[in-house]
Amino acid sequence: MGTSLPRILLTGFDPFGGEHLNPSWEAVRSLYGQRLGGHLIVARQLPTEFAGSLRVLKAALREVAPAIVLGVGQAGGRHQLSIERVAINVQDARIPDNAGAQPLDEPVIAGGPAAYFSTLPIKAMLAALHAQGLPAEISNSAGTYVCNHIAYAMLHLAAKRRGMRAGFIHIPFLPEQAARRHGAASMAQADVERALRIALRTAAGTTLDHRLGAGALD
Ligand code: PCA
Repeated sequence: MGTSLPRILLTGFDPFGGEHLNPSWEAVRSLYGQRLGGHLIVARQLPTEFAGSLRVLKAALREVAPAIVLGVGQAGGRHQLSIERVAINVQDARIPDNAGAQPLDEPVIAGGPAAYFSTLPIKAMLAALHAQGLPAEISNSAGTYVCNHIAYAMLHLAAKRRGMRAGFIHIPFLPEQAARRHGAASMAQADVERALRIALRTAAGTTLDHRLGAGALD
């Protein structure tokens, strides 16, 4: 690990909502220590807690000083890997977090801007994933739970730190989670890992994003 390569900090979450695993951490931890596009990947697990996740994130950023930070989280209802475009300054929790906190309509950062856009090249990442036959989409909402909270916090901290870019990707259930739910979509862990490597290699090698239509009408 003791190399001078620039670092990528990759975060995943612990299980929440009655699940026994979180696909984000399963994928992220398997990439820990790998080299990619001239970078070294460092992985950290964040608790699915509003306050706790931020504490762990801040400590990891201090320790790792990454050039790129990519948050990954489970989005059970989604059918494809979702590259998040935006994070908003609100916490509105439908279920309590793993520490029992359930903020309603509270800001992530009091006095912060209403929203931040991802500073990773989301369209280039999308195009690279599609080129490799992986189902992915641009998402215009990371929700209002712990993932949006941490995506907003990453971008807020990145805005103050020169040379650090940040973004967030939501992933579907693993097949074993979807098997217990009628009609639920899933993505195999090997595909998620491959997708994260492609997305990160593209992010590491692209500073000017592609101009590519991937908007939504609804
Ligand atoms: N998904 C949740 C929080 C942790 C996770 O993996 C979310 O989308 O907010």
